[in-house]
Amino acid sequence: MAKREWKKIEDFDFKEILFEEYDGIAKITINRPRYRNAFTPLTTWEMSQAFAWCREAQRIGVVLLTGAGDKAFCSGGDMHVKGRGGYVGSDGVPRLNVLDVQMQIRRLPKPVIAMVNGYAIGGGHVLHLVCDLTIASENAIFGQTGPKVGSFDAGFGSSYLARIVGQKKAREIWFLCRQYTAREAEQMGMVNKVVPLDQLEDTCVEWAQTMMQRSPLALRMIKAGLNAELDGQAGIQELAGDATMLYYFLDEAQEGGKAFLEKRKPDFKKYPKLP
Ligand code: S0N
Repeated sequence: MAKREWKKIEDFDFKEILFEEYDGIAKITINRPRYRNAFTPLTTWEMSQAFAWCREAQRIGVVLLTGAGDKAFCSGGDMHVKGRGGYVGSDGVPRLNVLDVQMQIRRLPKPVIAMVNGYAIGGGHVLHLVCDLTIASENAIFGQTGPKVGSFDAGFGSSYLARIVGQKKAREIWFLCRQYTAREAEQMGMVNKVVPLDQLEDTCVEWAQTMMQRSPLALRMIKAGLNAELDGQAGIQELAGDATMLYYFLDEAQEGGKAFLEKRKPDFKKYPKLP
């Protein structure tokens, strides 16, 4: 594996994730290898802050999401803190705030690659699913466990899964709670590429660098369009927001605002009415 110097993003003092950047790529690493990178409310709160930062940071083009070590990407919610109503943090409040992270990944106007380096199980499996692309090491294992351990994700974890692998396979994955190899996951369409573990980061970085040579606005619009097809009014809102942003770049949109401030009628006649 090529040795690259990931630089810590210093704006935060995270306890349960690592947050680094390299050459326009941000890397978020769930850093609880002792528990197969299971997430607590603090882990997901930190992930939320990191993804929010990535959205704002002009210098970041692509985000990698991974887990520390070579055993797990993420094993879902931390069972030690699973209480009534959700996962309980140090403030004693139960939360399901991984759902916010799922939405952030989906709405981030930049590609997110899941770099799956071991188990992607339960809520960890859902996290890789909602990423735009998944690159997995040969030792990666995928699966849902909910009905075995007293939970379920009937949101993206089910409906989006079914869009990817089909209804029958999605029901099999959830109803039987079996584990699938990286190759099986690739055949089901859940994984874009399987590589040896020692090539995983290189491959993710290479894919990220390739995407960063593409038009960022084109990637943003494609992501919004792919989401919109599935996300109903929320998806249309995302795509429409991007269209509004583009409209604001035009003189035609500026004319309306200028005319208001200059207390005159806007002159829209000069703008083209293209076929
Ligand atoms: C990942 C597995 C298969 C790894 O097996 P392996 O390699 O044999 O290691 P183990 O010896 O089992 O594990 C090593 C140590 O790590 C601890 N650990 C592993 N996973 C977890 C976990 N999820 N929580 C807490 N600890 C974990 C082990 O206990 C062990 O510790 P020690 O050494 O002390 O014994 C295997 O570990 C496994 O099957 N893990 C459980 C995976 C699982 O069932 N995950 C699902 C958890 N639930 C969810 O994710 C539900 C999501 C959810 O509730 C939700 C739904 C809708 C909307 C929101 C949410 C939400 O979560 O917010």
